[in-house]
Amino acid sequence: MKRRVLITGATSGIGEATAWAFADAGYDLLLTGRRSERLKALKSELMENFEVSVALLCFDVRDRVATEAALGSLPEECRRVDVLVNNAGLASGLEHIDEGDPADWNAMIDTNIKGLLNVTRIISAQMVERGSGHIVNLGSIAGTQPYENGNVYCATKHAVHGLSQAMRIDLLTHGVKVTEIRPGMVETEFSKVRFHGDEARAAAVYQGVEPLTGDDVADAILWAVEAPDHVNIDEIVLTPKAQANSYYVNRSK
Ligand code: NDP
Ligand code: 8X3
Repeated sequence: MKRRVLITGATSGIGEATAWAFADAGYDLLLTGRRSERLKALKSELMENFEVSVALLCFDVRDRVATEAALGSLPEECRRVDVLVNNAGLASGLEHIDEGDPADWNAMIDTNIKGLLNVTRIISAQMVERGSGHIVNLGSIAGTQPYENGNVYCATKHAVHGLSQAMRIDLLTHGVKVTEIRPGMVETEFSKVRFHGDEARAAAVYQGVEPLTGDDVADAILWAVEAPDHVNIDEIVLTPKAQANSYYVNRSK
């Protein structure tokens, strides 16, 4: 039987690249996001290229009721999730704490922490009942290295770091593996979203640097998931060659 991966936030960036990587590896896919047109377009492209089944669920992970309804609406044959990739997330704004916009803070806390929990609550229960499964959380180097102006985004990724370790403990005796993927700079729509659509400001983030791509991160996720059953990859930290950590970037390119 083919294994099925549920990827949240598959409409762009790392999530979309992960959908391609897992389809190429022969997994059936359950893809989510809020932009339904993008989900539909991705499904047709994947089905043109691979012999896999692709199911789509369009919902906002911040909405617990909508999340439960969407995941509960799946037909029986699509309900088994072997791998959950908790990828949906965002940064919103980049200001000192005294100047931050509480609307941005809510968006990040509600998506990156509560959204991850909304999905995990449902899927982890199924995995526990079955006695197998693998949950992959998208953390960040920001989850251990807070940087100036990153305050609330970094706090949400600290939460993902803590939750990943806690989940690994709680799920230990249930045969469910937990991996945290912690990238540095990846060029996706991340900075465009962080700067509320300001393309020039987003482009400046990657100036003089060759950043990671969504495919680089997808490769790491797939590698962790494809490890032998008795092996748990606890976390992977990956940065561009030009980035030492959150504070040191070599912009000489
Ligand atoms: P993108 O902006 O390209 O992708 C974000 C994805 O999350 C989109 O598919 C978006 O879908 C989805 N999403 C956002 N909010 C919601 C929501 N409320 N409900 C459902 N889906 C949502 O960014 P990345 O691919 O870079 O980010 C993916 C993850 O990787 C995030 O968790 C991010 O924090 C993390 N990360 C990113 C890094 C980077 O430098 N880019 C580095 C380290 C970690 P839609 O808008 O259609 O809902
Ligand atoms: C995204 C990478 O360094 O902008 O998590 O926080 S960073």
